[in-house]
Amino acid sequence: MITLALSKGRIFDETLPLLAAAGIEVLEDPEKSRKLILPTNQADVRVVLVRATDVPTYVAYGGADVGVTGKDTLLEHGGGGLFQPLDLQIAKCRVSVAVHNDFDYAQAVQRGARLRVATKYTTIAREFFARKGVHVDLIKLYGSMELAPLTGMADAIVDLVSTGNTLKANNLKEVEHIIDISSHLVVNQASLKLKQERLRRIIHAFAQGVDARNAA
Ligand code: PRT
Ligand code: MG
Repeated sequence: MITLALSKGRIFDETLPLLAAAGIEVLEDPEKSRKLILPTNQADVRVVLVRATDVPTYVAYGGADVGVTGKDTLLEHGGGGLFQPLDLQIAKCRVSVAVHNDFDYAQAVQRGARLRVATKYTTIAREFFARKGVHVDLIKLYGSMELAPLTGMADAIVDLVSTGNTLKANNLKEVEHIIDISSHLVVNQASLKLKQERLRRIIHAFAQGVDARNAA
């Protein structure tokens, strides 16, 4: 049995065409079903639905053999115990620093102010500001980072940006582009040895699916 960990929403939706390229069809709609384990048309492949941030953990500990996860989540997780064979180039976005429209970020950095930064991405943020030589107090959040500067709790946020519409709707502006993000295939290292044949075929089919889509 091959167990594939996916999160509901954009990662599930954007992985479906790549699964199809591998001849794998998920037999239930996760938005309608309450099941956490979904069967596929391949008797030896099943999908487990986990929280996006839990995908690397499930795969690293062998709860799943393979998973799809954002590079943002991987960077925060650290990637220990995971083989990362393929960038699927789906669920693309970027990690950015954003501040309130009225906040003069360049000046704050220039005069060496200590910035209060709210984020779910404390590892990415800590490394970015350390490299830049900016002193920060990090405030760990689990959601709605955008609210932190609006309430005066933080000077800046480090968050994912895709279209930029969320920032704009909340009177925030992007002031630093930290890193481009896409989702990657991750594989449990023990599974890769024990189920080598089947996993290699799946990885290969995903790679072909990515190439075919890029060529289209
Ligand atoms: O929702 P939950 O707390 O369970 O987990 P999650 O938010 O980590 O999961 P999910 O499914 O929302 O995101 C999974 C992955 O999708 C992330 O880890 C990213 O790798 C990727 N991804 C791609 C995004 C976005 N684009 C994105 N735009 N994840 C989140 N967003 C959010 C962003 O946080 C911000 O609130 O969308 C908003 C900005 O979008 P724009 O288009 O308005 O700029
Ligand atoms: Mg979300």
